[in-house]
Amino acid sequence: MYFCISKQQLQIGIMSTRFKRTLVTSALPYANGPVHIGHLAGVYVPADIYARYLRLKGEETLFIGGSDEHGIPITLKARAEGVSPQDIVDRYHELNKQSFEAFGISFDIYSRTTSDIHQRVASDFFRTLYDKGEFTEKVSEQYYDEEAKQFLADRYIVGSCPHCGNEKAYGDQCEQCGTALSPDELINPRSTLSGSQPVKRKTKHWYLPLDKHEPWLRQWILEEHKEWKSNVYGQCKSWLDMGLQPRAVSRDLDWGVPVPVEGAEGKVLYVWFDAPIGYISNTLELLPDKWETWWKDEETKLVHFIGKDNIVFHCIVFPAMLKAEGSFILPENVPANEFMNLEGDKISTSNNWAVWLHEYLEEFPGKQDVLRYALTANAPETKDNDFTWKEFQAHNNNELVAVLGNFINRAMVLTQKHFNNKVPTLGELTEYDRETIAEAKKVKEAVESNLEQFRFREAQKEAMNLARIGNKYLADTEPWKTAKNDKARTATILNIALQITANLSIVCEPFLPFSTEKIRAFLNTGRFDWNSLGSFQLLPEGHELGKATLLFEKIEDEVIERQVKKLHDTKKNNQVGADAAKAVKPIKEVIQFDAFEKLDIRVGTVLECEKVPKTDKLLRFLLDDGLRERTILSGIAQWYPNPGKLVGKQVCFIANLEPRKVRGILSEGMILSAENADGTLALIEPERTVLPGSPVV
Ligand code: B3M
Ligand code: ZN
Repeated sequence: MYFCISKQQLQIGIMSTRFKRTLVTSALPYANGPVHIGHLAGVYVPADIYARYLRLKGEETLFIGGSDEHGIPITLKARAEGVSPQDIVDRYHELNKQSFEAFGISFDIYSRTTSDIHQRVASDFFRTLYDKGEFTEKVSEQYYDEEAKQFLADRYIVGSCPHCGNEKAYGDQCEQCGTALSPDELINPRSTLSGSQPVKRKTKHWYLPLDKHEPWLRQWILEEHKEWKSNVYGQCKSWLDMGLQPRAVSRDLDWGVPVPVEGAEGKVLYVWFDAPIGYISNTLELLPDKWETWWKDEETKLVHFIGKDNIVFHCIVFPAMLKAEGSFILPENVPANEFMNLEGDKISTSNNWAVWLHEYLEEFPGKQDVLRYALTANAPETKDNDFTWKEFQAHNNNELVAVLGNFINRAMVLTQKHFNNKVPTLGELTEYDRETIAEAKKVKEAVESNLEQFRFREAQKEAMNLARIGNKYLADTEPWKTAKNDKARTATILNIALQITANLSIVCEPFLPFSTEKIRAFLNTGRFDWNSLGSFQLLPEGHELGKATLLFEKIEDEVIERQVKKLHDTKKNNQVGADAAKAVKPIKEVIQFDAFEKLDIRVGTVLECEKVPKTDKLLRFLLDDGLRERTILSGIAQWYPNPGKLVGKQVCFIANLEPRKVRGILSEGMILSAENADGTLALIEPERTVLPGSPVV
């Protein structure tokens, strides 16, 4: 017989000797909204499991997180709310930091890209590359808003989509037909800042010539990192096969890290240039004297946890930046995940189709581990997956409660009942005991090898397997029966069950950090290290146990139904709200009171009202304005198909607007209407009848 060692095992073996420490980073989420289960499932829970596992093993580990606080989505959100970008990022940085903390995401630091340190580090990084001649410069024509006096990011330009005709397509994408666009493709482009037609202006930008980096990137990824997850490797390969192009690393914008070069006033670093540098600046903020060991020593293993939409930036762009700088290490692995959908639909912030972490924490207090568990059990590791509340309930009720909780509870309660809550003596072992112990000892390696290959759902399954082994052992040995006539046998069974419980407190720790803390309290022990996993001497005989409470509780159908309903309800409400919000125009610039006073708005009584012949939109009103009869034309015919019915009503009109001839009829003023979200118009009437000619004040 001979042993067959797979290539992957060989690589793991080699890796564990080459590296002395591991630097774990997780994508810096944009601080323009709260984080949701998709973030947790795809990035933060796996990164946390990995970091906790390494620490438990006693390996030197650093886990870096933080907020990405630059970029267009943040400036757009700020504009929409009429606040500053800083207000937005202050709000969400705090909220998200707290959510992560509450879920036990064990960052060593969670800082932000608006920090002074980051601004300096990112700026210096750019300057180094600039001085080394690693950028190319190019002048190109970009859209410029002459009224707002600024260049327009793609998202700030709207126009008609050349593919589907949607009049509100953005300069980077049409949200109606999903086509990626460039601003030049838009028909009749307009600036969202002022509504004016933008003009083309020349502007200079700096580019990272990725084409120049392509040869070594091909070798490094395609040849030297064949072990990367196939979704990551595949995406890199297709980027490389398409051929890399130079990428602009600066933008004309006033929110970001200023480009530290003379003549670059009004320009900032492109958000995807400064954001990954955030990993470096956050390390430096935490360890001002030792950060370089983590970023520049070949014995550091750098691992980036991200979602699939960030692959190109972490596998191609950022490595090219690091290589161009020259003194940094490159990532050893980028275990990107696919997406987590929710109840069959893509998670969408704008449609409020999400489970927000801060809301979950309010509605399921103390149940962070349940969500961690359910998300890992269904992690989108190789394909997009779907989170459903029903499955969440099933994971809780059928696994955490019925398997893990039930086993530990039985071991604890029986020990309390029959052995005065002290670890009983291990007697002679049966063949079956030995088999059970041997099975239990295998769990360590199974969990480890999965974790080291970033297969978290398999790893968690293997960890839970230990609880299944324990449950089966109790069911087969029936200590509640032996207790009646064989105390020594019962003692052996419960000793084994308690040792399994102690092992569970180790093996489940990376996945369920809150519950394992409880298990340790039940057992009245401190934390065991990972390497003692598999030992059956964790709890000495006679050791006094703590008090056991319920580890997990059943989640009832009503609770789940309420969540599903809430999801559907908020989506509906939000859609109405979102449409209205889009239609609400920004407030015009401030005017002085005398400008308002110049307008003479009055009430008139409708004497006659009819459609102007041969027009679609125009109604001719004859009003009693208190002094005389006056004619006014108004473009509201569409919404008043029976204009005769308006006779006798009172309307508001501007009395001192310069008269204008339309279709041969002199219109003396303007009738006021309110414009609805959908563009429909409604006349404005005084709430009570007033004397014709009464001014509106
Ligand atoms: N903020 C995109 C995202 O949140 C971006 C990640 C930056 S990682 C350096 O998905
Ligand atoms: Zn379209």
